[in-house]
Amino acid sequence: MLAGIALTLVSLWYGQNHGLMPLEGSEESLPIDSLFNLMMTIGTGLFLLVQGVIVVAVLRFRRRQGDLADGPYIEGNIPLEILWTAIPAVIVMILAVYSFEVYRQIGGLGAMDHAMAHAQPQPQMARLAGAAIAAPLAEASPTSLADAPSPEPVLSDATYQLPGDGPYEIQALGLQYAWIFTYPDTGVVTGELHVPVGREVLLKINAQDVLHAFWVPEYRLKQDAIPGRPTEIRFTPRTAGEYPVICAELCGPYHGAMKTRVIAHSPQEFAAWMQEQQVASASGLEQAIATADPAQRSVEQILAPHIESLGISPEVLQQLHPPMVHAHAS
Ligand SMILES: [Cu+2]
Repeated sequence: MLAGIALTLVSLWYGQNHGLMPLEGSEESLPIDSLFNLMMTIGTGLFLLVQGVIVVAVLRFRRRQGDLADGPYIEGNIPLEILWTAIPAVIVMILAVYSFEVYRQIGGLGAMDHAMAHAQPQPQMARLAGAAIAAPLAEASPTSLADAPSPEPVLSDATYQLPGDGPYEIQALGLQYAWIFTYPDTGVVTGELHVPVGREVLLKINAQDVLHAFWVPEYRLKQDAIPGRPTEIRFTPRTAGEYPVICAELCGPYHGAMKTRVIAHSPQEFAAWMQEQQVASASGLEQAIATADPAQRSVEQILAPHIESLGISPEVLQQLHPPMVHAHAS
């Protein structure tokens, strides 16, 4: 009786204080940890019970000196067998129902319906490459923005605001060996995932080449990235900070290096960050157009924004002119 009470108390305490889980970074991590703690409580109880019975049996029923007799012959014990079948069955049923409820609570079932209904064949890669290449050029020439025939005019002096209702949508593309995140409301592209705290994020996941998996241990969430079959995951960041994003599906020899970060900002910080990115990618887009279409522009036009940062004079540029054209044409 006393042992039973002690065992129960120890299990209950350890179930809440095992310290095995990292920080609870998302709202979804709370119900998931409750489920884990319950499993830990039950597991601790069963471990102590089984180990306790073994220890007691070994000590109490050990062979005494000079005792050559055999133990009593026991054929079976139906009530006992029913009991030790029924108890695990009940435990498994409780865990099954509870974990299904947690899965429903974090939107696991909704995500499945959603992915089916809105399956789209391929992510848009065209703009992504240009913007990614052009981003480093953006700081060199902020003035070239003025005459930009931008397909999506972005007002650099407008204050960024998160879109009104529904989850905030971000696209994630897994490729060997990186993640690329696109924010469809602004067209900004990043290698690290930036999210606002307190706002539900809908991450639409694609893979470009092979299977990958998006995993953030602090968010307790993991989702496969499958080529040709979009998946998604929903979460609400609850604490500002930086957490690792890890590829959780063996995807090639450098799979282990396929890591980045999720950076959870307060909504104000997120807006400020997004605004900075918009300015950078707006001028980056202009650079991408300039470099992507050399037939429409002279070398002088292409290089004009960079002359100063390259430290060369227009005269030197003139001398370079013929080979430069040749280099572009080939
Ligand atoms: Cu991967």
